[in-house]
Amino acid sequence: MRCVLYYVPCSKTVFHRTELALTAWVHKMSDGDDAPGADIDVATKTRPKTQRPPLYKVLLLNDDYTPMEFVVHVLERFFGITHSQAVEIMLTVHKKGVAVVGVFSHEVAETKVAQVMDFARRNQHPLQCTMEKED
Ligand code: TYC
Repeated sequence: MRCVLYYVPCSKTVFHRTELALTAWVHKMSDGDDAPGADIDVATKTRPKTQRPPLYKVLLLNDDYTPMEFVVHVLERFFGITHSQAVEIMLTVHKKGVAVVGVFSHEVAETKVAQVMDFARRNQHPLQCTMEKED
């Protein structure tokens, strides 16, 4: 009896990243000692673990120079929220210094931050937008 151990890479079911797990396959091969036709394949199964992708908060920061109407426009334009929601968020930032505008995947959050920063810079306003990993 010959016994061959194969390590076969298999991927965990993840949304944000593919991790390598190992599944051991034991392939018992008949070498003549066993009964004819006794070749057996045995696979140990790995249970795929589903992980949630991390989420990121997009934060808007207050400053003394960016006009309120510009901030409201930014919120409507890049975050697809209503005018009254935009006014509410802008006023929260104005009073408290910072507010969460939305929670997104890493890629979407990065895109929103870049869009806001680029639009503010092109309009010569010092508006700051950043992202932070959710706990
Ligand atoms: N504080 C600014 C002003 O008085 C308004 C403002 C609100 C600026 C929110 C930035 O993220 C901001 N003009």
